Amino acid sequence: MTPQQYEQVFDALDSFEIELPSWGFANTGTRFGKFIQAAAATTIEEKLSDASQVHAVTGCSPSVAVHVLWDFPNGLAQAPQVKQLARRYGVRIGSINPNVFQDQIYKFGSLGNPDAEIRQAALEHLIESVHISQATASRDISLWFADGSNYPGTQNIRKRRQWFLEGLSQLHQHLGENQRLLLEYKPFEPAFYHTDIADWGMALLLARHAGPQAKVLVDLGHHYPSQNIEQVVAWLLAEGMLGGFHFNDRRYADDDLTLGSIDPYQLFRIFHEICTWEWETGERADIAYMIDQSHNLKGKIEAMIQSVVRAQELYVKALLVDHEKLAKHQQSCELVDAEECLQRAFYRDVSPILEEWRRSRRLPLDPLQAFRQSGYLERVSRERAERNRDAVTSYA
Ligand code: AFD
Ligand code: MN
Ligand code: MN
Repeated sequence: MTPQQYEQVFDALDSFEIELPSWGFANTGTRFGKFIQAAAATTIEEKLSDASQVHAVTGCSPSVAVHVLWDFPNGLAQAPQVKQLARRYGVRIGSINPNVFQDQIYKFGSLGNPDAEIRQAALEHLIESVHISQATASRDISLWFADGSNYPGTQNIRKRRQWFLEGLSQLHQHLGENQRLLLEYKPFEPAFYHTDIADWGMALLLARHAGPQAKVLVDLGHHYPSQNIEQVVAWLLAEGMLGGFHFNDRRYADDDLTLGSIDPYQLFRIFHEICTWEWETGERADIAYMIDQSHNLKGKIEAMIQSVVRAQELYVKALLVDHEKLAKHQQSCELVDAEECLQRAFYRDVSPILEEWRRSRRLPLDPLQAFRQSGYLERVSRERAERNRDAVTSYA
């Protein structure tokens, strides 16, 4: 690599930030139960403290996404204190995630509920979430709706679409100048027959209708197993509608496994679409990256460090694709040469480049080892064991 290439990669790494989800540090589980961890965070302060450990060793995770009901049980009143707490731990509050999927009133949906009063209650929660985002100086409000139905014929799909159009455009009017609504889609779960915002096309149409500050959020776990996600990314980039990503990996469904643990080549191809778009346009893509994983069995902080480091590696590999050369092979339909050009970058060992970047930014060369040697995990395991033991008894 030439010194100029090093500089380009280092500049790109300097602006490559991956937000951490507060909920990724807490005890989570499946519908079959939870395996409680002694070190799991049980308060927003502990979540912010754990997130600051990941940022300290990786240098690229300065913001933490929060969940309104789980992290602000008392709502807006708590926002200044949470913002202050984040600052104390050297991180900042990132995207605000409303919760219109847990309360009993949402059994048949939130903005898509046939009962106008429930739709209004959901809208009020979403508007409060926008107010919280303004109190925490957050740019993004990340919207995921569990709305849908479980059996054919039980709901009117077109009426529910209309209620989402109305609710989202009303919500959009409450945004501050530089804020964004990031609209996430998901084909199924928890709804098992239809989900109201099931794919990128529905999210795109709803976001377009809501207003100019609404974009689409792509969660890697929210696609059918055979779906070509990088093709979705290419279209959304071309439409100027790609607002953000939730990173995870899965063998079957949603955010079960850590980023890159099953299919690293897929995320490399996604980063390649973004890097190609940046090369062709000469602009930096304005995309909010976030880890959205449920760390059931792995240690929460270690799993998060693993995921962030893997994302950095795959991003650097995508930065190393020779776009000029690839474009020529594509134009002439030289299939093997084009594929070799792409795969050579994917199979390149980029750890020396990352180590050089870390050394020059005074970061630990091996983030996971640095965390393990810090003694943080042993300390918080002792401090939090009691509270997590209660969680076991209260859960039993
Ligand atoms: C669940 C949903 C969705 C959402 C996340 C945080 O499937 O991905 O972004 O919870 O609310 O994973
Ligand atoms: Mn998600
Ligand atoms: Mn998900």
